[in-house]
Amino acid sequence: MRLRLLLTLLLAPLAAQAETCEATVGSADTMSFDVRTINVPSSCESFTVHFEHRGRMPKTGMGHNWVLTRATDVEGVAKAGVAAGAARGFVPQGDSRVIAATPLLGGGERASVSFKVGMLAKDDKYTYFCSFPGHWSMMRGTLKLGA
Ligand SMILES: [Cu+2]
Repeated sequence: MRLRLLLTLLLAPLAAQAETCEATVGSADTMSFDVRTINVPSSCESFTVHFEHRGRMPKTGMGHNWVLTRATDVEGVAKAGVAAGAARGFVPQGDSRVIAATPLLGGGERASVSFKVGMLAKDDKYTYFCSFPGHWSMMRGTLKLGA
């Protein structure tokens, strides 16, 4: 009994912190994310995004991924992603503009990606998008470093 109380006291702050250092983003068989804005607390050392493709279409026809870059790098990375091709999940390999990227998913699949919060600057703007050809201009959201 006493042990359980002690464990609860010890684990509660950890659980609360883990909750705020992650976000779940979903998509389906359309070109949109269900979450348009993600706030990353600056108190987090790393931040994890759980990305889910809740649709049914295969990744060859309606594949989605979650790619994070500076807002100004979206178009360049999206074009480099198309050039990288399907085999690389439409993400340019070894490109320093890519802060984080999940694999390309088909319907029913999920993936998580983590990145160091120290890579984000408070006065910069960040955009997450899907780099599947034709999706990046519509399928995107904003990520901000919070207080
Ligand atoms: Cu997509």
